[in-house]
Amino acid sequence: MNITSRNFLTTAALAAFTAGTMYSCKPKNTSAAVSGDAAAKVYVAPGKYDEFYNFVSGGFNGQMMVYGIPSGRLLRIIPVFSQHPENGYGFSEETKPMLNTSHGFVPWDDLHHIALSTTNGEHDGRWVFANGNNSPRIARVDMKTFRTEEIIEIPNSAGNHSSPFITENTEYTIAGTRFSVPIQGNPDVPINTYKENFKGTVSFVKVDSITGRMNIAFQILTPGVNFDLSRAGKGKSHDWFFFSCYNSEKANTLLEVNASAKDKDFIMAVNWKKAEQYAKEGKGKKVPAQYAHNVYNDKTHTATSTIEKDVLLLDPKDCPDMIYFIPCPKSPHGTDVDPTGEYIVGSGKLAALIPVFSFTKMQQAIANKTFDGTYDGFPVLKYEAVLHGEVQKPGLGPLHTEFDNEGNAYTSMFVSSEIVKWNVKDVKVLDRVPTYYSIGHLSVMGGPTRKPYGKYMVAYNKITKDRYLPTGPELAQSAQLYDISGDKMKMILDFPTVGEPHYAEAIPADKISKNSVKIYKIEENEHPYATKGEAQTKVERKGNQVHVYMTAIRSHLTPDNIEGIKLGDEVYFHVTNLEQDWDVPHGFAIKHANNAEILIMPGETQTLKYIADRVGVIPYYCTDFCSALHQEMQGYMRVSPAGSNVPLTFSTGTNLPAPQTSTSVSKK
Ligand code: K7E
Ligand code: CUA
Repeated sequence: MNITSRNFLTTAALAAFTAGTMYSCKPKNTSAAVSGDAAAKVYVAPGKYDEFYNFVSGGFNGQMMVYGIPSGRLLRIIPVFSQHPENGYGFSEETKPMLNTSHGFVPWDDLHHIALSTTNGEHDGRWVFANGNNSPRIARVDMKTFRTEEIIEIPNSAGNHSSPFITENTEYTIAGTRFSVPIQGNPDVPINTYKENFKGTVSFVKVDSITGRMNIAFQILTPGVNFDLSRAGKGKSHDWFFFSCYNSEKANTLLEVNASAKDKDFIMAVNWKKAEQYAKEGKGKKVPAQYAHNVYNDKTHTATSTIEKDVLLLDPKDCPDMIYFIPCPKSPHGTDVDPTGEYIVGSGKLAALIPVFSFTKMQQAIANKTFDGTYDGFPVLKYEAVLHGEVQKPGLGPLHTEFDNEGNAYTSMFVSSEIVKWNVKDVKVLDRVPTYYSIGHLSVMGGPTRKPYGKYMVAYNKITKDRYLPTGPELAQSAQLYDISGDKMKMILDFPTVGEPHYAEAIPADKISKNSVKIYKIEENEHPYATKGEAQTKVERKGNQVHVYMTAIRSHLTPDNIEGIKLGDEVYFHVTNLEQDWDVPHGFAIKHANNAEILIMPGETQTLKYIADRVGVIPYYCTDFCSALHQEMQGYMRVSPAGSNVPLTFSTGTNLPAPQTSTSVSKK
């Protein structure tokens, strides 16, 4: 088969090529692929710490996982877009607002990409951003608490896949729509009017440099393509953002054929500095839009959700020299920028080569107007004029590229199940290594930053098959760790993951471990229902709502006897954990509650809602094995018929009602 630089594979040719013997989809010889000293390289002795934290997207589980590297040990699951019954995220009254959207409560999403905050293009250990693909959202996790602190919904978007990639100083996190849809005017149009009526957007979400708070600064209206991935420029290309797009054919049905018709799609280059300037100059227009902005407050231990009403939309027609299109072969998936900011790599899923574009040449082509016509009125830069070089015969199905600290690039090859290492300057292939199987994203330590750490690389694979003991039809996904410190990549560990990981990013442990929060100070607790000592525990009735101000400390809940609840009451258990020691959570669960437990960290207050739907005595208990007498950490609530006159009382350690400190007690 003759593959020249201009001869991109058609789908049929690709299939034939794949079926050939040159590249096998299922690499063999696993044992030969593992080097002799692998065990020693990944062994982190008991009690010792890993060198890196690896933040891994959970895909369709809507969560984020934190693994230690090189051990591959799972350190934490951080709930982001999905409810998490393990700790009550999305079930407790305080955290429910985090999952609010303009369409109400949406307790799930599809989380694909991770972006660690950077300053001057280097990890600063502050925040982790993540995209919600399905109900377009961006989340921000605080690295001090490993908790989701903010979620902003993205209006005028349909599938937030090209997200949440960030600019070098975390000025913006971005959101490119996967689907184009009717955006302005009447949305009720025939689907086959795609070409006339469907548009895309890319959104620039400003990140406050002190607090991390997000706000949609502006959105840019774009042609009706599908945005896939994106990366910000670095250094010399700092002012630019690059978005890969497919379906430049603007097909609305059978995309596997109709969106692969053209030889080339595009990488859209956006000068975001110019866009920012245009927005400032009033070139945009405020359009009505409904989107939720949810923020968790660490002092009140409570989230609030606000529905925003409008967004600033920039029409590129009014903003010259802001957007250029770079032709990119065959349905590009990833687009990645090397640490110097000079080279932009496009990975065409159906292309038989990897094009590398030069930012310097792109600037020259713009200055000299070396265009190859237009696309929807936007200048298309001439492919040859902006091309730095093409990686020849890299393998099949290139998806994503990461970089090390020595001028090398690593590209994941989905179809041929391998990672290909190549030199960025001379675009020569240096090494290749199999993955098991069908790799999606890959992650080099510090790979997307200006100063990658190199050393290790992780492959996140889409197919697992025979890697681990079988577990029925459903298997864990597989990840593989490689030592990339030498000329040859060496597999040193294979470990299962949670959900279906897409992108992941790793950061040296010492950049965040030293700032890790251990407890919440009880004196700083500003929760309106906080109880800062057992003497202040109480039970208050407000109509059919009953508020229980409860405390938890080893090894009792106060109060542990509650009477006077009536059938149909809404009972709110506001539980404050009075402990001030690291790693002493208490949990709270009550029989037949229709939600989950809550897990309350030291100094924190969390609330579980319970509807009294049956008459009787209902047990409750602490769910976290907190002490030798944890099993004794329990209580009873008596529910009486609706018309009963059992007085509202509460107590602990006595069969007498508690002193009438609360004015509302027994008030009838
Ligand atoms: Cu390649 Cu959604 Cu980043 Cu998965 S995407 S692999
Ligand atoms: Cu508190 Cu168990």
